[in-house]
Amino acid sequence: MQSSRILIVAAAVFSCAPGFPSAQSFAPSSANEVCPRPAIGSVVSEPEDLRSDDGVLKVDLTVHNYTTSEGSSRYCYIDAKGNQSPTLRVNPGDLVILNLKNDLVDLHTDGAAANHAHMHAASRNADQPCTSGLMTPTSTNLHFHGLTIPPICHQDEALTTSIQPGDPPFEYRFRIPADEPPGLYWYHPHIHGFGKVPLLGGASGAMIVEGIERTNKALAGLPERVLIIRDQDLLNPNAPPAKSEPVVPKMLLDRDGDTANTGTGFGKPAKDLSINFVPVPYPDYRPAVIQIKPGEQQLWRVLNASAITYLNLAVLFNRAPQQLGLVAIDGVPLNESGAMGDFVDWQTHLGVPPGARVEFIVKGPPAGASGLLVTRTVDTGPGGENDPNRTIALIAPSADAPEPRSKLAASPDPLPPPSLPWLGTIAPVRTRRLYFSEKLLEPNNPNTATEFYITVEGQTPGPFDPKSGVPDIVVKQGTVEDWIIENRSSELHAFHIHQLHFLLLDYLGTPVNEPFLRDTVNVPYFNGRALTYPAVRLRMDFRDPNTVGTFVYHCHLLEHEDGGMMGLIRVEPAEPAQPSGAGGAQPPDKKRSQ
Ligand SMILES: [Cu+2]
Repeated sequence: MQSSRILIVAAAVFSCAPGFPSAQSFAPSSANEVCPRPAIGSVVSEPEDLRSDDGVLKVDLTVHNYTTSEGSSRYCYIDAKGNQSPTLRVNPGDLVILNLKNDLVDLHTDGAAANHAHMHAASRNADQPCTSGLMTPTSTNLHFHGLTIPPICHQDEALTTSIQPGDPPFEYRFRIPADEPPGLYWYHPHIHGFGKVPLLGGASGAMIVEGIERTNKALAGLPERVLIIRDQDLLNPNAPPAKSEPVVPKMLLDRDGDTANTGTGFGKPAKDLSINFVPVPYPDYRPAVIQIKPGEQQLWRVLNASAITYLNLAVLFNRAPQQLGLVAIDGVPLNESGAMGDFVDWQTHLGVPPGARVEFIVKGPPAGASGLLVTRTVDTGPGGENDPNRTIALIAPSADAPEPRSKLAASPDPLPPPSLPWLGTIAPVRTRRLYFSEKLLEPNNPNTATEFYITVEGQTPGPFDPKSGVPDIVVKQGTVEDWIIENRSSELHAFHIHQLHFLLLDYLGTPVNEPFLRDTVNVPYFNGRALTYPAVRLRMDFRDPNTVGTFVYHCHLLEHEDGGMMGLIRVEPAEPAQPSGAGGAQPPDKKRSQ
């Protein structure tokens, strides 16, 4: 199928030089660590599942942080029983009551965030976590990535909601929409200017809207496994690449201070990866271990919770790429349009931008074979980070491998079709053009900081200003719009919008008209020579009343988001004369397009 080809974002080179286990040592976490992490080479265990009971999921989470003995910033969510980053499992229609306690301390991290002067004392009001808008390294909140729930305080409001250390637990209370597509979602903090450090430190967890087996007969009865791939600062930043790798050009730094793309598929990565917190560090990439029964089919639900790292996943048996049966992207089943039946999209590799999810059927290797979960290199452009080929996990077949904790229902009732007509059949009320761009603070001095912009065509590029409150885009609930997102910079970006999913209509000028929806999509880099900028065309769905309110769209590479690559949208109620809950007059948008 044509649409699936676009998942391939990378140069298709994977030469097998995974760099197998070395004698590298790693200090295991001490027993009294708040956020203990498994040692390198560990068996991949599953996050704890918290399931709703009688239509309600009650969760107490505390966010902690500290500096590890290796000097990196570590973050975690701990629930009332001490579980780290539990998976929140809910059914459509369930009520979620999540109390979040902030136990953060200032780790004195610098970086892009230091450029942001968001700490304005006038707005400091710890009694008003809904409106303080305070953005400091110890402020926190939660964004429920992918859910179509309202952008209002105590639900999914990430602009002004800010919880400080010492505040009483802050209550999130929202209902999972009855028509939320079943699949993999996630939670993470969303304080503007301070997004990257917590995510690199591990502040993220999965959320599952149950019932994916009701959308596709191929899933009935399959064991399911949640795999969260995160990135983190390099454990061995000064080590030379493994001897098994080809020699690459001298490593350069990009504008964010990360290892720049070598264009070879090799060399030092910008960040290390972990899988369910098992680190897989450069330079040896000693893999984590996934145990599975020989030949067993499972549903793997993979979240790329990286701050900046793109994934291009493949499974190899005896070094040969295997077929992966893609059934959902970004929490939305592939047959969401109702036109695809029990469609499974068989692929040999799956591109996953930061923030995105893929859910696919995978088969355990035959007894005696060895399997590998790898990420192939991603071409992030001359201005992008280095995301080289690397091993993530060894897939070890064994007859006595433990079964995953959860199994999909064997004979589920089919899910009723979506209540709204398919997005692809709705005429857009307008087309807008937005573009990603980057600018050096001093254009002639490559050593100065970079500002990152996402701009509506016709407006003046500038970094996101959280204090302005003036939306860049105003739309009406009940409508759909087409947005063309261009990339005028020399690196890959990942467009994401809160509160809704969109339909990918065109990718680089080629119609794809996917039969499913996404909430995050790659926009490839501009090579400086093409006559037009690379672009995607998206159909944006503002029909759901839950989209009413003010929220953001941004690049999901958190360095770019922290650096200003974010915009503000206000969705107005369909009918006029509905005073906003926030009170007061609403500012006009900067400039109405078309
Ligand atoms: Cu970006």
